[in-house]
Amino acid sequence: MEFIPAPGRQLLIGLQEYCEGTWRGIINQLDYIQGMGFTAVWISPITQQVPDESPYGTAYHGYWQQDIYSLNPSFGTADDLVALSGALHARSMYLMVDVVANHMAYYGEGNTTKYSVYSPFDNEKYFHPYCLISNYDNQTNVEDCWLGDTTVTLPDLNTTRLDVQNIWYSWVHSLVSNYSVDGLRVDTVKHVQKDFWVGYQNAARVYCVGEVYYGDPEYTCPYQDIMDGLLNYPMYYPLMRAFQSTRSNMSELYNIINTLKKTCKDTTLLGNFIENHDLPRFANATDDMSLAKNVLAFIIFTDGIPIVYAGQEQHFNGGIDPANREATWTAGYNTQSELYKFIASANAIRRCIIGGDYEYLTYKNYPIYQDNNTIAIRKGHDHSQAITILTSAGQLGGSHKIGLNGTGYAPGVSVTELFSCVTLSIDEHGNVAVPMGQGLPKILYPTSLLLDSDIYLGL
Ligand code: ABC
Ligand code: CA
Repeated sequence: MEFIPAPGRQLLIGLQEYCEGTWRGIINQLDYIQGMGFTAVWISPITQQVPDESPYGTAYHGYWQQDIYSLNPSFGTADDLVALSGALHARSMYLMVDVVANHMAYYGEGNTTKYSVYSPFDNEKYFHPYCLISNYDNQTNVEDCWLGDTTVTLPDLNTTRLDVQNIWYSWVHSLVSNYSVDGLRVDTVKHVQKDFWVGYQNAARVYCVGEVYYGDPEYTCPYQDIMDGLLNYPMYYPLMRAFQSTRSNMSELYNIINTLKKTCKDTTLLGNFIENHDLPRFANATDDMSLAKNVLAFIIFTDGIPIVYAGQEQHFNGGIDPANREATWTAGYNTQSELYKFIASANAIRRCIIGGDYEYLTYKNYPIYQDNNTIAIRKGHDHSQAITILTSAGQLGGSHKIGLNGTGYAPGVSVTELFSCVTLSIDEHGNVAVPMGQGLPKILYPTSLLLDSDIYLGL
């Protein structure tokens, strides 16, 4: 979000505080976001929060709601939110709003909660009895006990009550229609019983991507039976392990791609990410620029919806919450940074590939090659498939060629590596030798399909 410091003002704003980001501020930075090729913006929860300071600072992140019928005045007014939605739509972009149905928030021990301050849940009867979540292996404990701790507790709504369900269903319906919302990022999905979400999503009537914060696909994937998409936590951990250092190997990543296709209902509707506001930045694990590019290429070119957390394009490197929540303005909205330019190129390439095959997005990708630190993945139908080749060699990685077969390209076909614009031929056996160097990712695509494209090439 945008922040314009007053002249002479010192930039000594603490972590865990509002830093003057607003919905109007986002409108002013839509060129910056759209300049990278993004088509949607996911904003923090919009409801009014518990006021004042807790020992963990203010509710600047938006997850500590108190009054669900009022907007967070720190972010703006209803008119401002309507204006943001309108500004996005005028650019053919989408607005995604983060929503929380599991809990409210209270500064203090759960058993001293003052329920009367909540709107509309102003009575203890709307909540589960107080107990902090103590056992993540016990689903009843995960659903019925409270998140948070004894400093800030998150009073857990009894989402099995019909009145609570009806309030939330009509709330989400109004949110979507009042602000022309295009999609929802749904918080704490695993902390609410599954059947609640069926009615919630029906009432919302827009694409919902749920947060089920858990790495095991056997646990997480079944939530896709009750929600359109999920944040791809099962992919997150293998993806980190594949690219967080130059010593990692690719077999875990290779296997999880296949496992997820079998276990999740539709991998093409999952939300892929390597950073978010709950996780350390990728660059906190490694400052290697080539590894950062490879992990971005994975997110952008494999099954699913690519999600890039604000500041990732500036290679921010904060650690755990709150250090990972650097304000974007601290990097001056630099459109010349290496990752900003890389993301812009990668998204332009993705758009071009989508334009060449209207079923590219729903085609389920599969890995076709791995060696110690390289993986190649095919996505797209015969004649218009793209082959993504990723490596964890790192920026000091040497030059060499890898021999690929199984690309599906016919002998004699000419393919272009889209980041470097180098053209290669498929030999008579269907093999292609791909030049690798400096640990950079590669993407192959039939040269003939590029003739009419306005793709922006070169980095
Ligand atoms: C506050 C302070 C922090 C302080 C903390 C104790 O309290 O700000 O500085 O350290 C919001 C705020 C946070 C705030 C919390 C609590 O509220 O953003 O800053 O922290 O007050 C969502 C949102 C998140 C939000 C909330 C609450 C929920 O994205 O931003 O937090 O509305 C759990 C929940 C998940 C939640 C996450 C923060 O906590 O399930 O919904 N995110 C295990 C558990 C997960 C758990 C995770 C982190 O730990 O299984 O359920 O997430 O605690 C893998 C496993 C995973 C495992 C990880 C660690 O390892 O596969 O299952 O996750 O191998
Ligand atoms: Ca709950």
